Amino acid sequence: MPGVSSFRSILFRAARGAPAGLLAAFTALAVAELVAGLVRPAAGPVTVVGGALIDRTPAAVKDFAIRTFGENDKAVLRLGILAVLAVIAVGLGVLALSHRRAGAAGVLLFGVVGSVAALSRPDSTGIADALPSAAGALAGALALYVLASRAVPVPARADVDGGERAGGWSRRGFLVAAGVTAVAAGSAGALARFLTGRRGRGAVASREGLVLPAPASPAPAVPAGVGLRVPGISPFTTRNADFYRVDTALAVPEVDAGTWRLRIHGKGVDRPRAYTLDQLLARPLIERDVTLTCVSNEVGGPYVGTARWLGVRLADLLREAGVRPPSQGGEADQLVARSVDGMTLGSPVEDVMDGRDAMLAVGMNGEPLPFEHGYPVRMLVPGLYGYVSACKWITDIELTTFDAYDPYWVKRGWARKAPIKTQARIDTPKPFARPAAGPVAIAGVAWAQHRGISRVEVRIDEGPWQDADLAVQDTVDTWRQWSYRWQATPGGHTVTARATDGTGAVQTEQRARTIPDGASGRHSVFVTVP
Ligand SMILES: Nc1nc2c(c(=O)[nH]1)N[C@H]1C(S)=C(S)[C@@H](COP(=O)(O)O)O[C@H]1N2
Ligand SMILES: [Mo]
Repeated sequence: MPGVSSFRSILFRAARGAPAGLLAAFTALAVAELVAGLVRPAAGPVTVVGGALIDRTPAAVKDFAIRTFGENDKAVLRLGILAVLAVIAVGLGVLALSHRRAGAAGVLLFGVVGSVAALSRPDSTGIADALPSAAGALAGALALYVLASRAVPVPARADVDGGERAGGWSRRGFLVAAGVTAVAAGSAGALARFLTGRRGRGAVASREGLVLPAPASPAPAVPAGVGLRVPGISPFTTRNADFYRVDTALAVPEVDAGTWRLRIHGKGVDRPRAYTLDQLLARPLIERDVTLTCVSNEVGGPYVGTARWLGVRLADLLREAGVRPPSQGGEADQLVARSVDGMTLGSPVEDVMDGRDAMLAVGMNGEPLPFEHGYPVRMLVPGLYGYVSACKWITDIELTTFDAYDPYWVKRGWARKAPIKTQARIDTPKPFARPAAGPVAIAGVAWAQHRGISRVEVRIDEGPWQDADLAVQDTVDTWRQWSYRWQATPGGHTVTARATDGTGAVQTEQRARTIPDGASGRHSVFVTVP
């Protein structure tokens, strides 16, 4: 019965091919991570392929990913890559049963993809970065070749008594080979974890051992009354654990502060220099409350937060290096900050040196910067969106011009210059809330960094704009809480808020998308009063 036997043979192929392919893929990844643990953890295949995908993702898709998956976007990407690999691995496994060499060659092809991706990463440190993917692919190809050769049918043969013994599959041979492969790959994976963990521990120890000096210029005491007592309103200071995180780093860089350096060089730098962390910490430090905002924040969105930052005044370092702002005849109008993972961000030199508290921050809310927020040092320029100012894991500052160089996001269609737009956000009530009729507290935060907030107004449906109560302003660089007591009446209502900045400019009602220079329009929420 050829029909039955070919059906069974298909089942057999899947039953052998799938585990063979998956085991080979597992072996490849484990060996690659092991070699990456020895060479450079950031050169691991999933990290470099993921990074290359992030860099090539169109802005619209990236926006969608951030909107849909929020801060889990990177975990989703990792899982997606692994899922795609698994499907391909099963395919290669089945192929290898009949074409061993072709299957193995397929695995090698992925090694090429990984190696090319590794070498194309902006933080690539040279040809050694190709090793993890190459070694992993070799191991994976070998594993697939061996497993496939153990999974072929034993031909039918004549028995001594003259009968015929049916052909079959040597289950044992395959299981033994599979078991050996699984144990070997599992051990490689465990060793890889150990090695990467040990590297990370150096960075963790350097952070735990860091004692932040007291600021020479402490933040002015936060005035009483910056915080309103309204349930559901964003606290004035955002806890580090709650602070939003936006970056392209698939693996958070864990920098050992002992080996960290910051270079300052470029156009108009008469005295190029490199600083160690200790040299920066020995300087007079400033401490400031600053609200940071992401250009990808939708109207009403979560990518904004306020922290108390401790750091070195950036303009002082630049002046010591001989840099002058363009308004004083300086040649460089763009400061390009580069991170250890190759990210580049460009800020106007004029803004950095105009007297605002632009800084190289080492502390966040009383502790060394968390790894996710840029340990050991990040840049901050009050008033500018993060992507043009807030370089985390910074290691290099180059003075150049806007004509001469486009940093990472500008190459991808975002604006060269991006001051933060004035926004009021309604924190409470939440969209589609069902507050009881009677007094309802409408409250939130408003920001227009470096201009300050002078007024917030609230409107119910198409009614008149009504002044909200403003909390005390800390500084022009921080957000300001506001609240409005509404006498809610039964029915569906749209609540809208708008802010006025310190120059008297009212927040525009013109809706704009986040790309290229930040969302605009007014935040509103719809509620139903039963
Ligand atoms: N090295 C590096 N720095 C970076 C980024 C990045 O992707 N890589 N993202 C920037 C963006 S877009 C923003 S909004 C801020 C966010 O800082 P946070 O994650 O500490 O909130 O960091 C900026 N600095
Ligand atoms: Mo951002």
